[in-house]
Amino acid sequence: MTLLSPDPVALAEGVLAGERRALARAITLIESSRPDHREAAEALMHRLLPHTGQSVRIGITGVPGAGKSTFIESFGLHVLEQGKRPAVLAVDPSSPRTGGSILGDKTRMEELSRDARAFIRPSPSGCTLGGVARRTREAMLVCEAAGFDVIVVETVGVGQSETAVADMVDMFLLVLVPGGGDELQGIKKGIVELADAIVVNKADGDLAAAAARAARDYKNALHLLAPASAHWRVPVQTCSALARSGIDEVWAMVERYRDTMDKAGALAERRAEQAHAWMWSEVSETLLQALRDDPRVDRLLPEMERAVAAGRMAPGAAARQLVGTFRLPLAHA
Ligand SMILES: Nc1nc2c(ncn2[C@@H]2O[C@H](COP(=O)(O)OP(=O)(O)OP(=O)(O)O)[C@@H](O)[C@H]2O)c(=O)[nH]1
Ligand SMILES: [Mg+2]
Repeated sequence: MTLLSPDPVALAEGVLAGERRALARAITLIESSRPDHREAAEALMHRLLPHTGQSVRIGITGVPGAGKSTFIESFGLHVLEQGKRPAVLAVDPSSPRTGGSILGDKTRMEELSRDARAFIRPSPSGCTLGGVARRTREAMLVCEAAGFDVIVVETVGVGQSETAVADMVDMFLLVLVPGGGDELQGIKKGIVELADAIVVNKADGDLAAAAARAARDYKNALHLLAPASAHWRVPVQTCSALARSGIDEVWAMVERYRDTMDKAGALAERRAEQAHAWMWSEVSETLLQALRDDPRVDRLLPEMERAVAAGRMAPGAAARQLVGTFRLPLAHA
């Protein structure tokens, strides 16, 4: 992607005016790892930041095939009916390997992606989870500045991306499906604990009764977990993303959550904690990148990696030597 002399001032104006082209270009700029682009992206974010924060940020996770993308399509269309504008982002650190999910998502969200009032952006690929998370956070803020009221972040692919998404949203929604027998279907307990609400999808046709039963089971199972927030009991709601039923209830649940948490001051608190954690993750990413870019580290690295792989050297000792090499001249500066 070539971006010739990105002008953050003009770009910020375009984004704030709600121009789609500017929005897309701003996100492309954010996704670039070229140092001059990075600098321009920071200038852009600085200009946009005062215009962010007014949206409700929702993260969506669930087992593969639970119907997350179909749900986001139905949910997004419902949001549009409420006179609000949805933006959909995806966190998919696995996309460079699997490749197919982005294409799948575009077809699952066909109606939404055709609507000019909505915005759908696939996950940036080819970087670490930390990199993907940072870009998604910034993309979220750019969307807010562009006037979107509801930001939905889908976790695509399984792995650590759930925690990364939970750490950037106001509300984390877990999408489950009826059947499977087990109470929480192999979803790691840690992920259930991150959920602010559970949606049992596919409550239609033959699955309707099973979905209601599953919802009851999940409610009971939740009683055994410590609540994540003192202000909120995690609700369980059935819906059918395909038949588009129960979606209005899910939206009502989102609004209730936002109101409750806002009044309790818990929303502002959560965002402040997230910003703090984000700063530290930026520190880690920046340091790691600087370390990787250091020519002395670069020279030493192959030997260290060989020694560690062959068991000739302890990983901890190798790490300390690499960091030590990197740190030396700083001490003299
Ligand atoms: N019966 C029924 N099928 C559904 C519903 N929602 C989704 N599906 C189907 O379930 C399958 C998976 O849907 P997706 O929306 O791609 O699920 P996903 O969770 O995004 O999947 P990944 O992104 O691959 O993890 C598709 O065949 C959908 O048509 C629903 O409410 N009812
Ligand atoms: Mg999907």
